[in-house]
Amino acid sequence: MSHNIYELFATKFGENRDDPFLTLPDGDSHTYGQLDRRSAAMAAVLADGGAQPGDRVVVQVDKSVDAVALYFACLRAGFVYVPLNTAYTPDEIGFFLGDAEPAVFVYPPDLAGKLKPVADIANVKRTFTLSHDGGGTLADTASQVTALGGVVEREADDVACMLYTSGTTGRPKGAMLTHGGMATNSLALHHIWRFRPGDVLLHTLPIFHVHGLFVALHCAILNASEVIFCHRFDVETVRRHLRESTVYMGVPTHYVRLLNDPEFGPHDCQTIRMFTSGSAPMTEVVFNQFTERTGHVICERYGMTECGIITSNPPEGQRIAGTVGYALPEMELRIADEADRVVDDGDVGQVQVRGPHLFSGYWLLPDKTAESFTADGFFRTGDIGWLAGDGRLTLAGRGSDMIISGGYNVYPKEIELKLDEMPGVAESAVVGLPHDDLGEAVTAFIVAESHINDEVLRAALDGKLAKFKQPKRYIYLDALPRNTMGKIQKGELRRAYDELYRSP
Ligand code: MLC
Ligand code: AMP
Repeated sequence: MSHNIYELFATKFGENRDDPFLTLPDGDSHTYGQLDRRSAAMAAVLADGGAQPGDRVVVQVDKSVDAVALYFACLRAGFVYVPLNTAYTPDEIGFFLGDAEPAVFVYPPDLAGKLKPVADIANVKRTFTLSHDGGGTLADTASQVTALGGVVEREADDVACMLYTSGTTGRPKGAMLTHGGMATNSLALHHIWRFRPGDVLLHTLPIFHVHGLFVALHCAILNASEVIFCHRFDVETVRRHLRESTVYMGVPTHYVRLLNDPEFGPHDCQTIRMFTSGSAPMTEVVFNQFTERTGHVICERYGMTECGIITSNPPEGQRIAGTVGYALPEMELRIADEADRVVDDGDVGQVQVRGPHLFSGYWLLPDKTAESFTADGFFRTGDIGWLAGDGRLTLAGRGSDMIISGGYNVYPKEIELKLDEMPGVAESAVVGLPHDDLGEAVTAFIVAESHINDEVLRAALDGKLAKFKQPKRYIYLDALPRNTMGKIQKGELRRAYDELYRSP
C-alpha cells in the first residue's frame, strides 16, 4: 500500500470534484477537481523537466492558486517540495540551492534577472517561473501538456517536503518531513479540532511554512472545506471575510492588529466557531482582550517545523491563557532536565517529544540529527516549559536565544556574523526585545571601533539578509556585558532595554 500523503487528499479531491476549494477574495473560485487536474499537469511539466521521485524541487514563489497546485504536484509525483520564504534575498537563496541540490528551481518571472544567475552558479539543471496571477513558464507549459495521471508510490518514511530552519550556528538546516509523519499529524489535528461539514477556513498566512501550508491547508482538504484564500494578512480583508468563515488560524500579531482596529468586534465574528493561534507566544493580555472584545476564546496551539503541531488547547473544554494545551494523539510529550531525566509535574525543563509525527532528520547533517534526539528517541524541541498533572503544557521560553518576530524565527548568530564582518564593527550582539505588534523585535547592540551609524549598517545588510531578519533598532555600546567566563550576557541586555519599543 502506498503511503503517499497525496492519496489521502486524492480521495477528498475525487469525492468533491465540483466543490469550491480555493476561493479568492474577488470571488474567483477553484474547485477540488480543478486543483487535482492542475497539479497533475504541473507534475508532468516537472517530470519532463528532469525531476525524478526523491529529487528536490525548490520553490520561492508568491502565494497563489498555482503555488498550491505546485505543492500538490510535488507530493503526487514523489518530488521533495522545498518552499522558501519570499523575503529571502538572492544571497540567501544561493545557500539553499547549493545545499538542497534541487533538480528544479521555480521562482517568479519578475525576479529572473536576479535569481537565474544564482541558479546557474548552483548548477540547478532546470528552472521554471511562476507568477502570482497564473503566468510564467511553469503555468504556461502546464496548460499545454498531458497530465501525469495517478500518484507515485511512497513509503511512510519517504521524504515529502524539506523546510529550512536555522539554529544556533546560523547555518540553516533542511528538516526532512515524511509522507507518514505529515499524514499522521494532519489527521490528528483534523480530528481534535472537530472539523465538520460546512466549515470554511479563512487563510491569510504565507504558504512557505508549516502553519499556512500544512496546518491550515491539510485540515481544510481532509474536511473538503472551502478556503477563502487571501494573498496576505491585512485587517480590512480579514474583517470582510471573517463573516463568511467558520475557522481562522493566525499568529499572535494578527490578533494584536485586529484588536488595534477599534471597529473590530463581535459583529465580525458571528459565523466563526474557532480562532486558533500559534507559531509564537500569545500574551495573556491579548488573549483576554480578544475574549472581552469578541466573546471568542482563542484556541492556542504549539508547533514546530520538525514536529508539526505538538499540543493544542481543547476545542471543547477549557482553553487557558498562557498554556498551549495537551499533546496530540500518538504524540508523547515530556519535560526533562539537561541529562534527559524526566522532571516532576510542575517543574520547568526542556520540552521533548516522540511519535510518528516527527521529521526524519536534517538533510545531509547526520550529526545534527543525532544531537537533536535523546538516546530513547525523543526530539529536543529547544523550548522550555512545564506540565500540569493532567498533561497540560505551559511554555516558559526557549533554550536558545532564537527570536520570534511576527511568527518568523530569526537566529541572532546569522545576523551577528554579517555585522561582525563589517568594517567599523568590533563586535555585536543581537537580541529580541518585547514589541507589542511583532511579539519580539530584532535589535542589534554594536560596539564600534570606528565611526559607524544605522544607515551604513542597514545598507550593508540590505540584499544580504531578508528584511524581517534585519534589526529594527541599533544601539551603540562601549562594551557588551560579559560574565567572568567572557560569555556575552544577552539576558542583561534584554533586561536593561526591556522597554525600548514600549510607547511612553
Ligand atoms: C514583515 N516584516 C517583518 C515581518 N513581516 N518584520 C519583522 N518581523 C516580521 N514577521 C517587515 C517587512 O520586511 C517590511 O519591512 C515591513 O515589515 C512591512 O512588510 P509587510 O509585508 O507589509 O508586512 P506584513 O504583511 O505586515 O507582515 C506581518 C505579518 C507577517 C505578521 C502578517 O510577518 C506574517 O504573515 N507572519 C506569519 C509568519 C508565519 O506564518 N509563521 C509560521 C511559522 S511555522 P520594510 O522595512 O520593507 O518596511 C511555525 C510552527 C508553528 O512557527 O507552530 O506554526
Ligand atoms: P519553527 O521552527 O518556525 O517551526 O518555529 C517553532 C517554534 O515556534 C517553537 O519551537 C516555539 O518556540 C515557537 N512556537 C510555536 N507555537 C508557539 C506557541 N503557541 N507559543 C509559544 N511559542 C510557540
